[in-house]
Amino acid sequence: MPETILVIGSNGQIGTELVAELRRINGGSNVIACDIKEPDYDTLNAGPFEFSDVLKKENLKALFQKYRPTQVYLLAALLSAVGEQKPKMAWDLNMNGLFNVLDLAIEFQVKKVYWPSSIAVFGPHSPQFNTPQYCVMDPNTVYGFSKLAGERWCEYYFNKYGLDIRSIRYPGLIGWKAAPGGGTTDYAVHIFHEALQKGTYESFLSADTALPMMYMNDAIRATIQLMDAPAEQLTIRSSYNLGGISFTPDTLAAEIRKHIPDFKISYSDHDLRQAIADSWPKSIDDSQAQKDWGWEIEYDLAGMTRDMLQNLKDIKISN
Ligand code: AKB
Repeated sequence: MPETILVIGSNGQIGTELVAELRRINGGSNVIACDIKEPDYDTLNAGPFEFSDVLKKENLKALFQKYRPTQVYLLAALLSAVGEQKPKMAWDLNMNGLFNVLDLAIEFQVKKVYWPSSIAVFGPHSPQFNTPQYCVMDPNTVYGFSKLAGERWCEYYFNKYGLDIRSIRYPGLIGWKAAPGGGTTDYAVHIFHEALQKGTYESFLSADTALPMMYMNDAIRATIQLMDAPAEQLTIRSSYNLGGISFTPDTLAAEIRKHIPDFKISYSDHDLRQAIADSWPKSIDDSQAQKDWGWEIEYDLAGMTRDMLQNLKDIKISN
């Protein structure tokens, strides 16, 4: 029996790539993309698309009734930087969107649910290097504590109602197919576009701000690998740490310079995102993901930089 997969929040940075990959694996008509905005041409034409707002439960319920999904991915969320500008809205979307999906998943007996968490669940008193799965967690952004509360609810729904929900704490994600949506790690995507277009980039994070990052190909592979893992192998039902590659704006600029020797980076002062970045881990211990579902990273800094620049050049030529 093929899976019927509903992806809520399908038009964002992760959704755009995840929907394409799920459709490649499961067939276009078995993956229903849904968002509050119209998707790009490829997503719209490769399978079903529905307009839906995760906060409008009746509307969302109609989609569950229509498609009877066996798997649901909930990606709709407000990220760290935008969340600080709209704190109440971030809390509302990130929490009530999750409740709507968890409750409908139980009502419609969905087999598996995926919900992303983030390294933003850690805070200034968490260990900064090789941050473990379990430690002090005192996030100080609305995004961070909405994700931490969400993790607790996911584990609660698993323990109390037997809902098979799976989750990853993503590091900053870097991809060329879709723009990032208002996070603190977005510089690591913008830098590639501006390096190619202008040869210069002004980073809103300081030269030595190390953060855990991951190439989108690895993030999509990790997500599907976790969803495919046998349930009995999973020991974490809140959210798995995922490490990726840790680097600073300065190191990334040096790597880009290997391909664009004249590339110049400068740094802006007093950006509010700096304080958010300073409260997050610099590197992550993901040994539990390695142990439970065989996680292994593929793209290092050099591989990711090469692939990003090549793909962005290719789309520029084809446009
Ligand atoms: C953000 O910067 O807010 C996100 C994240 C790390 O979850 N990319």
